[in-house]
Amino acid sequence: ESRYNPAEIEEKWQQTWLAEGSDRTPDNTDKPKFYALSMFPYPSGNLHMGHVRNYTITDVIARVRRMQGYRVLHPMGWDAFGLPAENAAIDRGIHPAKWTYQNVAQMRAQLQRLGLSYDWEREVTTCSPDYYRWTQWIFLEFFKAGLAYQKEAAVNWDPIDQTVLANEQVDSEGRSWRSGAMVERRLLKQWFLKITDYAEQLLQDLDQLDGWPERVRLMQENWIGKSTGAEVVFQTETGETIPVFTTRPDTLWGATFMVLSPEHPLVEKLTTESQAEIVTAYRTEAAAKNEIDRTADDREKTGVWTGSYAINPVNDEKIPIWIADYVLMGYGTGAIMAVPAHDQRDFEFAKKFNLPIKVVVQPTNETIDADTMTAAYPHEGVMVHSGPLDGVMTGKGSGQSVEAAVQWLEANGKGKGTANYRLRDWLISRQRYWGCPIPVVHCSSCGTVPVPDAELPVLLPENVEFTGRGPSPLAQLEDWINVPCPTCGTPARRETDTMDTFICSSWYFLRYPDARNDQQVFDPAKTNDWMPVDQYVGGIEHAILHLLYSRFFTKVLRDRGLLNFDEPFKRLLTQGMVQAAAYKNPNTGKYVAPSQIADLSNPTDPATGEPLTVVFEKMSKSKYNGIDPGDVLGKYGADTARMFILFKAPPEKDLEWDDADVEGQFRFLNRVWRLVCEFGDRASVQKTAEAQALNHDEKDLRYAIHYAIEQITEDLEEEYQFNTAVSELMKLSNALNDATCKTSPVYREGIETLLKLLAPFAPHIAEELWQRLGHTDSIHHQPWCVPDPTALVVDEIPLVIQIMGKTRGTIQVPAQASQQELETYARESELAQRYIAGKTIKKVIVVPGKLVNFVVG
Ligand code: ANZ
Ligand code: ZN
Repeated sequence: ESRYNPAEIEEKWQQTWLAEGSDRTPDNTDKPKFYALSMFPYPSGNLHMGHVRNYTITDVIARVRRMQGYRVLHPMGWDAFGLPAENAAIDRGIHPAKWTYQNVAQMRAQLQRLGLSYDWEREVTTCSPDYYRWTQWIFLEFFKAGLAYQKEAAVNWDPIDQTVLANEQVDSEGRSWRSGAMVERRLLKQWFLKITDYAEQLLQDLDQLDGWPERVRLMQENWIGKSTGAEVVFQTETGETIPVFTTRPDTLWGATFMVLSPEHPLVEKLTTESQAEIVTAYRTEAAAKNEIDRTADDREKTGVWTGSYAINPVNDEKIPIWIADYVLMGYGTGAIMAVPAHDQRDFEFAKKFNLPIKVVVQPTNETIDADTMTAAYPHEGVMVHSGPLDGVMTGKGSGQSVEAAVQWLEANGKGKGTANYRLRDWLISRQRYWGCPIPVVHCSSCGTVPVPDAELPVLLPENVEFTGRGPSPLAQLEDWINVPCPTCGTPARRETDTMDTFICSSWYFLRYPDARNDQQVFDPAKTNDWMPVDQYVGGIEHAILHLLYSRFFTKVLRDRGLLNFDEPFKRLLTQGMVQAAAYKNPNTGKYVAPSQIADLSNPTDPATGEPLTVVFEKMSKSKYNGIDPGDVLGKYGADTARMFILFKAPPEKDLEWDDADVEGQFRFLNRVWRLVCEFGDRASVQKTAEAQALNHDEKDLRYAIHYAIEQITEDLEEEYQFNTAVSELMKLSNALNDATCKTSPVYREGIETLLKLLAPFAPHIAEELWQRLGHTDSIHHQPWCVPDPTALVVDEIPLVIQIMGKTRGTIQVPAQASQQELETYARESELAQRYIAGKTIKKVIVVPGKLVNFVVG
């Protein structure tokens, strides 16, 4: 008898499947489609457990759906542009392309070791010209639609290396990763995508995503951050117009001053001569600060008066115009009406600079007074001193004051109801080499000119030096930069910025349906056929940006006539983290590597002798608790690793690594191996079962088989309860092991069912055993099992017979018997006849499904 040896069978089947193309995407369209997608990885060089979990989950789904008769698209690719490759070039002198492709090769091999059923013929690599040619094409679609534009924005500037840094290259103290210099802020002309044009749709269409976790929808909603209110138009004494955005137009009668952002374009005009000096100084100071500092709630308010006044449109009062850094140019209109009685920031500002405070909302249970209040009153109440609004209730529930104020503004031509979004336009330009070149040329007479389609892709030049100093490597390549203008032919210059890598990943799922197309970004017929993705699986860390950008791209390409759907991802599963035990010194907060600990059952710090606490945390190098998937695969094989991961926790929950449970799954697969091998030796077993002729044991086993089918099928519906499905597999295997009818055809049915149900989870062992049973076709091409309802009927149940409340025994009765029938069965039973003989029945109590009690006398 043979032993279960995963090393032998797994590689064999991986090669066979690859050679036979058994995971290739079918192109017939008579079957329903299913698009199963994992978020593609960054090719960092090594697969970690988080990847293994993510891809195993999607693989099981893909395999089950294939067996269930869907045509399945299950592709894989590489999110291959980005900073680490360029850092490797600077640190180690290896070209980013070389580093990236080496990593891709290594990680592809690791993925193949896991038995993941990808259609490798559709692999996409975002740094490859045959892919980024279309990223550039899409960029130009945005450009033509007016959705890509340039404006000045702040970048991180390293004054020593004279280079722009990505946020990830700046540490928490604001220093450069390389030179250690304090990073400065500099304004550069940069590219943006106008995602704000789609803010409302991105918000509204969240309603369509009922297959997404509520938490993720909420995160997107908050990120978009819609506020409703009004735009109110103020005039200055000198006749300038300053619109403000407010969520509380009802408090307009309490506006006692205005505040402009220091960057507001009217500041210069409004500043009087006597204020000029301090205004200029204040603006310089504000420019050096970042947004987070400027808007921190606990910061003391600062600001200066411009010397000018505006007129409050509701009562013609003169109110002073200030500038302050807590007002941001990037939100609303960059100017506010300040209502110190009801807005805390304005209150602090008014207190500090002695500006008037006017109460216009009175709470119903007390009276507040401008002179004595110590904080703004932002809650509900009744409007006062507010002309037409007097007496109107304000507040979230029944309040009507905001609507009334908007009506008044619109009727009097002083403003209008409007909404504002926190969402900003997407800054996509990077002053780096390893990214997709932005395909435009700057001409002094024609302006910004798109590179003509026939000249795409704009290739990344390869002969580049990586020093980490000076302008981006591309900006140093004069030969590459200088080109004739595509429109007028005069000398012009290429754009040297590359795109944010989030762009490359905002459309890759649209490419898989037609990944090798070299004439088009994709054939819309193919992409529309496969999209939307039926099940997307990935990490919660992408809950906001990647998903929002992908949704945005989908809508823009739809509006360009390429797509016929609104949302790219029908269902989303965000898998939990993979955690493992880490040893932490509670006093120092430091982690200790297990290899440094003498006794793991009683861990102490080798440096201090203090006891260590065991905590489960996300696997990471810094906590010394990472487990290399390669080690687990080497020791137990891919099937065990997959089974453990699926069994240990529901997919969206965190998973705690546990060697004993890994071992447990390995033992389970060994049991399956023995069970099937032993059965295979009994060649005489017939193939078909005659249901009517089954004996009691056979009926029991058939019940167990079909119960498992029913439960596992249900677990694999939309909720994906893989952990309970694996438990059911284990129960079925036990039932088979304990069965006494091992030569019955029912037993064969059980063994084959077990293998088919196991196939999506542990694809190699299932295939091997399937074929050892004499089948010549792949188990992965078998139809999924369907539960037989007749097998699930428990046909007889025990009925307790009582006489005067005393149990005298049980009889077997048909499970579906009615109350009347139960009484008849009981009366006629030998048991009852014996005890009732000679007496009269006064009363019969029937408890359906349980007992019949005779009262006799
Ligand atoms: C007057 C007022 C009275 C306000 C009141 C609030 C309470 P959200 O909800 O975040 O949208 N604001 C508007 N533009 C701003 C900017 N560029 N920088 C800083 N603050 C700005 O907040 C909208 C409120 O934030 C607006 O409503 C405005 O203050 C302020 F009792 O206007 B409010
Ligand atoms: Zn030109």
